[in-house]
Amino acid sequence: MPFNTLCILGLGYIGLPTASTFATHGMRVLGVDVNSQVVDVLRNGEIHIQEPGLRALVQAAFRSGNLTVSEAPGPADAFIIAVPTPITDDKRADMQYVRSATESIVPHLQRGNLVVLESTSPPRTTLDLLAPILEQSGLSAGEDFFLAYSPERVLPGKILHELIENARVIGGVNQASSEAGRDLYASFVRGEILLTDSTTAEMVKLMENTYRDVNIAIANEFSRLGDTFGIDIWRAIELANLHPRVEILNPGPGVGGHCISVDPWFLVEAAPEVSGLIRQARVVNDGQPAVVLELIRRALGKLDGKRIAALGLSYKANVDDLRESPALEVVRLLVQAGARVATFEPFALQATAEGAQAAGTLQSALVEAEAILLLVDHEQFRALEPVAVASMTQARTIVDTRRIFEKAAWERAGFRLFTIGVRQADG
Ligand code: SAJ
Repeated sequence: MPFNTLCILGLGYIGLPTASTFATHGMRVLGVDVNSQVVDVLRNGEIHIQEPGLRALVQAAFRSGNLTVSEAPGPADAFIIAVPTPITDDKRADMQYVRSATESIVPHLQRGNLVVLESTSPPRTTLDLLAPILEQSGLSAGEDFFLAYSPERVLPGKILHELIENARVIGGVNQASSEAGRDLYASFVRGEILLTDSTTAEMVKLMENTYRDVNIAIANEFSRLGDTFGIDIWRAIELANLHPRVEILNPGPGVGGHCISVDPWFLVEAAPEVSGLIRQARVVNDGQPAVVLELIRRALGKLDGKRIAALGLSYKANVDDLRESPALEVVRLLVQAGARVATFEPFALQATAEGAQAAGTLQSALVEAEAILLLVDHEQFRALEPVAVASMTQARTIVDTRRIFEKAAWERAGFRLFTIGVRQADG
């Protein structure tokens, strides 16, 4: 089935790369975002998010003449919805953006069109939320127009590569819808395209991220046990992972980002009576910032009035995304405990937590610090030389929540190094 024109709703971390990739593969694409600032930034040849290679791809898409952006959708052969699905404070899926994006398609929907939802959503969203809204057009889902769910599965930092190379699951409300979805994505996806039904596709997405969350939760719980028994949990994990059927992930300050720390709650909300393990994994991972605070207390003693340089605020290495970041939570806890925190986030220089100061450079973060707290394993921080750091600051205590620093090298330069999951004499 040929699709020549495409309308993508939502120009964020998924929508913008997807729109640009379709455009550079010959599709005429209308990219839509209800945020007029986003549309303005893009029209001016800039981008509003950082992702390796994205700027060049977006520019190429505009140059090809195939990409235009707007605040409102228009008619197209196919529609893709890639808007956020946040959680509310009481951990329920907030579907307002999906709902309003779907509603905005209705006036443009025509016989033979395809609508694909990519936003991570609770099971049955395509059938129970999208289909009834779209059928307000008078057309019938699966018969007059095609409707499918296809999860985005790309890893921030590697989005452009994974968008093309990852396997793609497409779940239609019927077989014809799945096949229409395959015809659309086949224009650029090189990974295998696998067809299923819409609810299975929704579950697949939630299961992937939940599996990772539970795996990280067990790593975090192991690190607490390692601390209890006075061992280096990183070494223990390394040894356990030599077993051919064991693959434990890394402990850390917690799990952030808009995906893994959010998606498992969709399952808990939908079926609380059968998702106790999933809920507990969330509780363990959300508890990690408090574990980090305890480690800092152990390293520094009293926190009130202590000047701390916090390195990194994003939710993980080499990205600018601060959503649900455990690093931010650690800084908040420190500020609450009375510490004076200077934060340095190289990917978002202005960013900081309430009550903390944003330092524009590493030097200015370190200059007055009494202790250094490593929260994100950015490449730039991995490359830090202990002797060079010692010359920038009087601080001689480092707390490493990502285990990127080599103990011996930092000790040679005069530092005391405290690492999460490694028991050490109290400071
Ligand atoms: N983290 C750890 N220990 C680890 C690995 C990660 O503490 O061993 C932390 C990270 O620091 C970060 C969080 O977990 O705070 C999540 O980071 P991530 O790199 O594991 O995942 P995301 O959220 O960037 O991307 C995930 C990916 N899902 C899986 O790998 C199953 C990606 O493929 C999805 O497309 C993305 O969620 C999404 O959009 O849903």
